[in-house]
Amino acid sequence: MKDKAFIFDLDGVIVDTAKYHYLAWKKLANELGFEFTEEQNEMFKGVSRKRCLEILLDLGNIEASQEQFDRWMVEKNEDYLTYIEKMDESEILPKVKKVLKYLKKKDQSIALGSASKNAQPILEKVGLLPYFESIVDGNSVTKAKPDPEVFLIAAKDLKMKPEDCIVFEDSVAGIQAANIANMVSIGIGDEKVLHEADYNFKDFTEMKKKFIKKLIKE
Ligand code: B16
Ligand code: MG
Repeated sequence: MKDKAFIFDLDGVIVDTAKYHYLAWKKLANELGFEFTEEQNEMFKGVSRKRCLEILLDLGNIEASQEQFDRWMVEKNEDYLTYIEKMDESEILPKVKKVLKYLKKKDQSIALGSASKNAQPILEKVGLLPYFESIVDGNSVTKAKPDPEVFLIAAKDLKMKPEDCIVFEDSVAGIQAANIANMVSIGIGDEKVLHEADYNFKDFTEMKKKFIKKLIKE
C-alpha cells in the first residue's frame, strides 16, 4: 500500500506552457483586430480552451456563430501545437524532475491533473511520461476547475483516499478544486494570489526534501 498520491497540474507547475498559450491567443486576437496583453493572459491559467475563447471574444466584443467559434478553437490549438512540437527536456521547470524522482524512489503514487487536452503529448515531449501512473486531463473531465472532478478521478484511478492526496497547482481555481476535494493543496507561484493553499512555494527550488518527507508521513 502506497502512503500518498501526489497530483501535479501541468501548465505552470511542470512546464511553462502559458507563454505558448499566450502567443497563440494573441495571434488570434490580432487577426480579429484587437490587442491581448500578458496581464489578460493571467485570467486564462487553468481555464479550459473553450472558456478561454469565450473570454477572449468578450474582450474583443466579438460575436460568433457556433461554427466560427469551433473554427477559432481549432486555429488556436493548431498554432499552439507548433510551439509544443519544439519542446524538449530543457523546458521542464527547475527541480520538478528531482521531486518526481524522489517520489518514485519513495514508492509514492504520481498522477497528472490538468485542464489541457494536450497534456499527454507535452509530457511525452519533455520525457516525463514514464513517471505518471495516471493522467487525468481535459479529455477525461466534464467539469472544469474549481470543480474537484479532475483530482477526484485521479484519486480513484490510483485507489487513494482524497485526504491522502497532495496537489501541486499554480492557479486559484486549481487550489480551490483541491481544497473542495479535501486534499492537501500546495500553491506553486505567487503566495498572495494563491493564499487559499495549505502551503505555498514560489517554485520547486524552494521546497526542501524534509518537507516532502513530512507530507509522505503525515
Ligand atoms: P489546451 P493546466 C491549462 O492547463 C492551462 O493553464 C490553460 O491556460 C489552458 O487553456 C488549458 O490548460 C487548456 O489547454 O488548450 O491545451 O486543452 O494548468 O490545467 O495544466
Ligand atoms: Mg496550471
